[in-house]
Amino acid sequence: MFKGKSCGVKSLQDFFLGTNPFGVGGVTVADKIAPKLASTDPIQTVDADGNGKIDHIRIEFTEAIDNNYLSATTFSVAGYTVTAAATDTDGAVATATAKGDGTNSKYVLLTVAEKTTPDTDATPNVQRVGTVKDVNGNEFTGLTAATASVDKAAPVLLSAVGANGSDEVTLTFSEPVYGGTASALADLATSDFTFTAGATVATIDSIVSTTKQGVTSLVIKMSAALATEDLDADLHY
Ligand SMILES: [Ca+2]
Ligand SMILES: [Ca+2]
Ligand SMILES: [Ca+2]
Ligand SMILES: [Ca+2]
Repeated sequence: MFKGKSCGVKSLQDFFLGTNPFGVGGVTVADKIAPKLASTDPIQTVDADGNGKIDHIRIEFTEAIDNNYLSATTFSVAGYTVTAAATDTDGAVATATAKGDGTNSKYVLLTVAEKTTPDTDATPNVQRVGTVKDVNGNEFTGLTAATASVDKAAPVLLSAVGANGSDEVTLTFSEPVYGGTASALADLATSDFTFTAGATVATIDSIVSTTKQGVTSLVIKMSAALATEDLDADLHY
């Protein structure tokens, strides 16, 4: 029935590369499967510019979503103002106010206005309030209930403050920080920090704070008193 010439078979390679060997009117398989949320941590917080404040929510689906349906009112994020929603090729952007690139993708980026205070430990609820479809027009019916996002925003060192003539420096973070590993939280140690040696201060000597884990503020003791040169040149963060 299928002769080489009439059904257009060119080579075995063409077949495997996706050339339709049956030509116009041949077999096509329609996508009738609705998109779903990805199975692992599908809703994640993002601090794209690393300033300690959430600026995006990344939602991952099982397949590419049609960007044409997305707007700032497609999803709500509890406690935040959504300024844009768009698909994005790799689900990552570099600045706080960037939008997704709009290329149909399994990643949808919600751009949210940063809060005035650090919030890299927040897990705001996300809910769908508009229509979402895959690239073949199948509607996503999930996320009708408010669902907590997962914290994927890393802690940020907001400031390192010391006084000229003192050997102590107060570090302030955007959320409670720990030493150890994600599965075994432990006290912070001097080895968790690095310091660029200045004129008088060589190393971090010890941690002064009594509580050394789960803290947003930590006092460290340097091996010598700080001088103006250290404060100006080395306590950058
Ligand atoms: Ca589909
Ligand atoms: Ca940010
Ligand atoms: Ca991107
Ligand atoms: Ca965090």
